[in-house]
Amino acid sequence: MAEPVVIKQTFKEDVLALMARYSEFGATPEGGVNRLAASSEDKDARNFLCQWLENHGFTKLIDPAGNIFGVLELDPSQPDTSLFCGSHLDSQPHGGRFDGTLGVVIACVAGLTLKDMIDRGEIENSYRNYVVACWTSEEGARFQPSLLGSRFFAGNLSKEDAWSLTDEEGISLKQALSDIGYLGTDTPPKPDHYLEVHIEQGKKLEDAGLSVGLVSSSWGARKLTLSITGKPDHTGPTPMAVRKDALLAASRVIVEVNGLAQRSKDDLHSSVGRLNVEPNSPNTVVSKAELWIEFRSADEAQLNAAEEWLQTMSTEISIQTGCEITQNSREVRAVVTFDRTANGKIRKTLDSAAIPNLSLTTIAGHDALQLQSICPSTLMFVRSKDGISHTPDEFTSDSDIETAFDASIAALSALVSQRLPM
Ligand code: HGY
Ligand code: MN
Ligand code: MN
Repeated sequence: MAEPVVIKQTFKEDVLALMARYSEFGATPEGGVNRLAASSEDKDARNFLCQWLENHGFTKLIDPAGNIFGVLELDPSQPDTSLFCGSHLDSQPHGGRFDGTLGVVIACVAGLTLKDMIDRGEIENSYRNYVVACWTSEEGARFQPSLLGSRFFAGNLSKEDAWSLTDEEGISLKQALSDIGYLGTDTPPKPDHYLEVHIEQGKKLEDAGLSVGLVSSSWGARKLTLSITGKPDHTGPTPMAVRKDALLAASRVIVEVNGLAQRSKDDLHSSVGRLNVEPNSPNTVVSKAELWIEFRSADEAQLNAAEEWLQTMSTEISIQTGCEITQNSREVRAVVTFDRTANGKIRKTLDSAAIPNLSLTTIAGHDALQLQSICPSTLMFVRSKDGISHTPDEFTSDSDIETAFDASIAALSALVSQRLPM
């Protein structure tokens, strides 16, 4: 069994201190964070990150999607290769303080730790650079699609399409990034491997009594918005038979979308997480409803079938209610398998470092899904208390964070010592 790498306790203290500091940006009274992409709260967190990177010898780069990169040169004599590690700082409106932030903080301090270990000759290095990545708008709460910044970086969304995305107020991503000073022009290095450390947002690690796991694959998703047009009228005198009530139609869609998942063998999850109604007055029949629907499954065929089912169901509800139902947008997230070679190598490294771990799948999306489309990527999960996430009750203990840091250093040491075959 290889000697577990000894990490200076000060690095772990840095991680915990930084987690406490980031929880102040957009802090909510219930103990979570409200840090929507490109909001002033996001700007504060970004500014803190950029200042930290520059104070610690990283070269800061900002790309046109507002992604932040911190480049730490490890060895200029090595071929031009980069080991990336990162996550996101944007949150859900009433989100938790660990989702994304933990991965950015660990990526920052792990860079310093890795360099310290290389300089002390504790580990070999075969990379020129170590790069911290902080991706814009992973959550898809303010701007859709989700995984926005990493999607652009991976070449799966053009600059123009990204810039033209608008939020509920009609503000474009380009304008929002410019307003917070993060509409960049830099070109970051190309990644040769990407590691993301993220809270599990599920209960498998807790049920197994473990702190960390490696994700082998991700469920896919279809994220669709429907627009339902009815006819405004007085909710009092208007005869029931002539009403075209868009909210009634939306309600039937919501119940049916849930029913489809309920009838599955728990291998399909569905939801409607946002609903807009107009004019939203208690005594006017709703003339317009817009709803955001999600289907998630590990089976692409099941996702395609769910989309076809929705078309048929929408037509039936349209006939029943007299409302017009059209699909506005469609986000496709493919099922992804993470790099098996890296996962195998890192699992062996964790085992020999006496860090027990579990192989997992993820149903939540992560930037690592986008990075896997351009380089071998590894997603490491950290235990979530009660599996809760996207609420202020999201929690990961200090001791799990310290174990995750040990595991991250073990994984990065394994990756940095021998570049994995592409
Ligand atoms: O899974 C999600 O919808 C988010 O992108 N994490
Ligand atoms: Mn996340
Ligand atoms: Mn999230």
